[in-house]
Amino acid sequence: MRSPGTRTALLRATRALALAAAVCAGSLAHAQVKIENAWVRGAVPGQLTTGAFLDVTSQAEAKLVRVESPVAAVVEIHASEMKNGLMTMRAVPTVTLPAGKQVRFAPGGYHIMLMDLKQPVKNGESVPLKLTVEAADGKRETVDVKAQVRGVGTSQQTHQH
Ligand SMILES: [Cu+2]
Repeated sequence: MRSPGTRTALLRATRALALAAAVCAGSLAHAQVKIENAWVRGAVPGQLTTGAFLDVTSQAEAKLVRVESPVAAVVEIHASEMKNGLMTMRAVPTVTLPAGKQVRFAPGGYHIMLMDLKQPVKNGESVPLKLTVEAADGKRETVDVKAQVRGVGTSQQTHQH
């Protein structure tokens, strides 16, 4: 048997959920971030890291603050740069997305590093990625994208952080 108190709490929770749903629908309708050409480099069994690449265009000034994927335990945003003739990469906390300008995440530049892979990433499959973008006013929005897997097994890239 439920006490009247429990019922009130339940009712309150239901209302909160409805409100949350409404807020989510609202932010979806105002989604201002476009993702194109998302792909992930295939990883052979036993390979622990691979890269994800895509093009991001935000209508308003924003920054990419977080990327998640169910295939990797750790996901980092990396920047590649040439140092003394060597390609090195380092993790960066955020990437600025200037208003209306396409920012490319591509081999040799910014990329998304999928680390501690939980499963092989096979050609022809797609990998879900969830990007969190923070607007100038601090509001966060998530964008889900499916990245196509291709280009298996090209040289085991050395990782120098
Ligand atoms: Cu990297």
